[in-house]
Amino acid sequence: MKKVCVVGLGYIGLPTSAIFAAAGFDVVGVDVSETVVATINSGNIHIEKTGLAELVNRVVKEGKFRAQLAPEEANVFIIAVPTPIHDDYTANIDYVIEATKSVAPYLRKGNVVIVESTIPPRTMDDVVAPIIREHGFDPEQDVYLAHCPERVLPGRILIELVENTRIVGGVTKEAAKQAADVYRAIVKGEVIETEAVTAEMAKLMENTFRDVNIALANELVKIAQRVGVNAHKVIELANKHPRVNIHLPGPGVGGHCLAVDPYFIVEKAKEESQLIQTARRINNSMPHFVVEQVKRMTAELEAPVIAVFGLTYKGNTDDVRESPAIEIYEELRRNERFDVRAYDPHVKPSQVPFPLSTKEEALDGAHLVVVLADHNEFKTLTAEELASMKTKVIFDTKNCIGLDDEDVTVYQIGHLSVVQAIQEQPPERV
Ligand code: SAJ
Repeated sequence: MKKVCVVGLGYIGLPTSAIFAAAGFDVVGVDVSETVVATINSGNIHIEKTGLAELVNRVVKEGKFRAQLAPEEANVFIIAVPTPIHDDYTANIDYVIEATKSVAPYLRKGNVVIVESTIPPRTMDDVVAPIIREHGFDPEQDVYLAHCPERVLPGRILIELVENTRIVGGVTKEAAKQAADVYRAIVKGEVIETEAVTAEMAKLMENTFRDVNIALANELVKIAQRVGVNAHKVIELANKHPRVNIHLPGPGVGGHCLAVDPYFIVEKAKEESQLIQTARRINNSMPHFVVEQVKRMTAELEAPVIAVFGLTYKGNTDDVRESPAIEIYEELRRNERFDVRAYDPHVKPSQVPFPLSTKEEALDGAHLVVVLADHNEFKTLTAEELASMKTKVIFDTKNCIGLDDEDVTVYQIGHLSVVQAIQEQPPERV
């Protein structure tokens, strides 16, 4: 049976290792963190993912998977390290370069080297292949180099790793075939062979497609406010057309993928990527737009108390990476008029650089709840839960609040033209 060496035991590398091990491969996982290595070898995991702990525990106990600090000889090397972004919005591929250099001394002729990390177009041909050449191998003949981007949705990783279609881009045709055969052992979905640069671009365009379409929805929110129409209703009706799929507006785009990957295209084709850059600007403008609406709603109050509900970049996760909610919280906090409290049932205090409140603390005497993540806990909020608020008003930026109660006013982000400034003493109902 083939031996696989996976470099980087994070959100993608760890589940990928476990799945190869469960399929019968002998898997060695490599990570720079001693804690990560020790945790895995004791049969535990350092990240929270549904079903992953049990799977890792089983394959470690069966002796099919072990972790260590350095690579060793194997048939297949899979690089799954992060590609963060520099301050100037260019990709930081240092970890990919380091990982490639770290496996190079262990390579033998006929090995397969796969990069799963998201990378700018041409990285396989212009960066990875030359490193392999420097170590004495002909990347066109001796070893098989391929890019096989991960495409799994956080929250569904174990399912999507097996069921999604995989794109395998080879530096040569034979490399694509050899790398594709590796995935065919674990993937139920289709495995498609192509060139490396096509695979690199396809991955980036998937996330860019989402980002551009979300920007269109977010722009619609601003237009809707200007012309006085409910953007959500417009989207619902327009999407009845069989070829229209307007995405959902919100407080901005977060996470480590959609908010980052489009820049990997921009850095390689600045002049030509005008629409992509505009979309990024629109999505980046949404946190400030949300804060401006909060100011509008609270304009008549002397000392507005605001409860921020949800800090993650999307609902039902604990992931706060690139989260627009954090940006909104911090911009609100900088405004001395506001007393801002943050509450998120999924986030631990250690994850954020500011104090968190309990739900009760956040709501006590508050004038406004700003909902920034569509957690299930918020979808089912009741008027009783809001009883301690001073004025019962919700600003729902995720269009997720199901509450329909005459004592509670809910403003949706797509329906802002109806916003009335909150009054300290709400007028008596007649
Ligand atoms: N969002 C909206 N409106 C929408 C959809 C999403 O505002 O209509 C926002 C979310 O609130 C969130 C952000 O966009 O802030 C991204 O969320 P997401 O759930 O759409 O995607 P990610 O970033 O969690 O995962 C994406 C996925 N890519 C695609 O769906 C094309 C996933 O399959 C990729 O593997 C992942 O990026 C990645 O690692 O690249």
